[in-house]
Amino acid sequence: MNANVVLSGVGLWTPPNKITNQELVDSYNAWATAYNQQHQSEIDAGTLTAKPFSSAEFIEKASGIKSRYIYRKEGALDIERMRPVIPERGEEELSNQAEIAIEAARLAMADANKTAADIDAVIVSCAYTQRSYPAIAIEVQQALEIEGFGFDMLVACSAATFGMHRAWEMIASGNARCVLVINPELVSPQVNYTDRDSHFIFGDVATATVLESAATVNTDTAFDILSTKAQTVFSNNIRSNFGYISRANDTDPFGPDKLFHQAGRKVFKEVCPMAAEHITAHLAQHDIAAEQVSRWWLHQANINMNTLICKKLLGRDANAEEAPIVLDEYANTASAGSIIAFALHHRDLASQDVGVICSFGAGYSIGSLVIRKR
Ligand code: CO8
Repeated sequence: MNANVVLSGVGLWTPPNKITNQELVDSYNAWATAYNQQHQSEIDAGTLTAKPFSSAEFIEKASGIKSRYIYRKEGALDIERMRPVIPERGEEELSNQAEIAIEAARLAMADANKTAADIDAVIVSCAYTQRSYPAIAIEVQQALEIEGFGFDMLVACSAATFGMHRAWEMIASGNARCVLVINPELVSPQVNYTDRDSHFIFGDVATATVLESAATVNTDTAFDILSTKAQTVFSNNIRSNFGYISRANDTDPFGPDKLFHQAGRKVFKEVCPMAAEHITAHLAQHDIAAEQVSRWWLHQANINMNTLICKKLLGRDANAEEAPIVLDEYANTASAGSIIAFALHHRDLASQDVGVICSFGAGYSIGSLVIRKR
């Protein structure tokens, strides 16, 4: 089905604070040293395992990550705290997530040459929302003076592509002319900075995209969306158990299982083939071979995953221009990774060039869009 839906704008808001691997490792190792000293007798008695040390070399080699951005740096590296300080805001103040969502949304609207009056719906789609209701999307809608409606969606790492999938359907069905999809990935409060296996993985960011009917496009940098494709298969291998029932569970509402945790190796092994098969099937719907794709804007969780998926798709290594990597600078930003890659690496494409945006992660969930430069 060619529904004439267009991706006409993108916005990327980057937090002002950066944390390098070395800073993160120095903090974690100081925390682990203090922990081990404090629990020396239990460790000697064999009733407790000593905390192992982290290394910047391991992190870069295993993941491709060199640094990450963080919304509020204070507290995150403090070994007495190991979580950022984000003071609670009053109910009359803008929420933190709406604040960063608005930054990205304004950039995307400017990129698409759209004003509030042009937009019919706002979707805030990300890995976490900071409250259950009222929806962050409705707060953003009011702040930007957009009429129509807004709602929040949670699909972990595939929230951005699934949000765009929803927007595509709304426009294709005629229920909306133009939809703003925003991904305020404020993930640092859920990172366990005392867990060596995952303390380095995530960074904060906000991205936004504008999708609209081809009839209203007002920019020469837009892409036709040939179609969107979504897939989910349940897995416990990436999980966070924090939720509204935590208070009634009579367990520690801030315990390690309430934060992000994963079986990284299993995720790697299971998700790479799923993602490659998903993309191959999606391209086949349009009789497009992988060699005909000019750009792969893939999810940014681990550079080795992207290398493997590209090799499965192309039968060879993709070069940095074909499959840009942003996780060296941004780390894993949950659903925003493929949109950051798109935001930073699409302007050089020529008319009729085809590209694929694809996310993969918790759920498991995989979302893709096949797009073609107008
Ligand atoms: N420093 C030094 N050594 C380390 C460290 C460290 N920091 N961490 C682990 N090691 C050690 C391990 O203990 C292990 O030692 P040993 O061999 O003695 O047991 C050795 O290094 C190798 O460890 P791994 O096998 O775990 O290493 P890998 O090569 O598999 O790399 C990765 C680990 C990087 C985590 C890798 O498995 C990976 O990236 N997998 C893919 C996972 C993935 O993509 N997950 C996506 C999650 S994101 C998502 O879905 C969105 C969720 C919502 C956002 C949440 C925000 C908070």
